[in-house]
Amino acid sequence: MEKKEILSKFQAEGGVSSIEPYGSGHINHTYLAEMESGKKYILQGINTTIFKDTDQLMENIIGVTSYLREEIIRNGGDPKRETLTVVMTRDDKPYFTDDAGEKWRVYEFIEDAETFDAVESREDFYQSAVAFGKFQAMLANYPADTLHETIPQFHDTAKRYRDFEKAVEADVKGRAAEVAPEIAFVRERAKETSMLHEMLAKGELPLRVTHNDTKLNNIMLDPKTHQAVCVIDLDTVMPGLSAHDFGDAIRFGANTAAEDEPDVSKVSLDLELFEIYVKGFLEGCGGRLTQKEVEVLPMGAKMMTLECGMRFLADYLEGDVYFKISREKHNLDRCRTQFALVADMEKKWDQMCALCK
Ligand code: ADP
Ligand code: GN1
Ligand code: MG
Repeated sequence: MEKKEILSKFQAEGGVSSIEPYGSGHINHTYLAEMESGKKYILQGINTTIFKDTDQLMENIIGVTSYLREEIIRNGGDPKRETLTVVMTRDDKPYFTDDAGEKWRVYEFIEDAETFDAVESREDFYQSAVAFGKFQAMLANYPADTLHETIPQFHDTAKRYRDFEKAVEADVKGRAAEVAPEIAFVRERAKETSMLHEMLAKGELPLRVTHNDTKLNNIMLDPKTHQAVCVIDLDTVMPGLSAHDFGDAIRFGANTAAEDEPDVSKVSLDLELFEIYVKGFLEGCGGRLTQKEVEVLPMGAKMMTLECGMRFLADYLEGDVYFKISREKHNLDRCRTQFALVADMEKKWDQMCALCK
């Protein structure tokens, strides 16, 4: 079905002038729709291989954005800019199923704000940290039991490790021999993968409503004022650990190289950015984090980086079926940057811990 026809099923105003692929997300199929009036929308093909229950996915997003809208209004903010607005279909549904069975949703386009694939200014990174911290703080009283687990055990790193071992064992593409050093790298750290969840199980860490995908291009920043405008990509908002939200942002933003940099000698942890993010995140959380939660922030960073590397490697072994790739061995490059970053974190471990004290 033509994208224009799909968009016409939604309560979008006016005639369409163009619809083009947009953004650099790895999961959904995102398009920018420009209308003849100049108004813009985001049209997204939902990745239903990954998000299996679209009703539950959209129920979460509507629930969270409605709640945030109220909070933003109470704080004197602009809910049209500061949270996502789902545009309903003409028959008031949150998504549309086309004749091929693909599911589509539409968001209002957030104007005068940009997403970044790399940190361009320290101030921007600080503001992104404040905003992700605030996001968690604003959802502190959200009824967590009403949230569906859109991807079960999303950041259960020990489960990710077991899945990784299954991918190695199956070796469906015959690629395991080529990545023996990477497999060994994971195995040497297997024990650590269960640490944070064990602390959660013992009640040493609280379960919170978290974003779970806090990379820099999931937040929109105002390029003029350098203020964070809106946290986006709400597909994985679920109960989780604060250290994971912190950690995933460090994994992506405090790396001196891009996530898919083929030259791993460029990879390292920028300790200054790490420190900036600690400050911003704690400020955004508004003093809500417990002492233990602050203590485990470095572990959150290391585990999110190791986990993401394992996921990229497992996907490489499985034939690149999960993350979008744009070149051969793209997932292997991504995996190698993650492991190089883990190794650098291990070297800088004492400094990371000291900065969180
Ligand atoms: P994915 O799950 O594939 O990462 P995202 O929801 O993050 O998809 O969207 C991909 C990109 O599209 C974002 O990084 C951002 O640049 C852009 N984008 C998404 N939603 C909006 C919006 N409401 N307004 C403006 N840009 C958006
Ligand atoms: C995916 O959707 P996107 O591109 O923002 C992935 C994250 C990974 C990230 C790695 C639902 O995020 O978990 O950390 O790629 N999202 C999902 O860049 O799996
Ligand atoms: Mg995204």
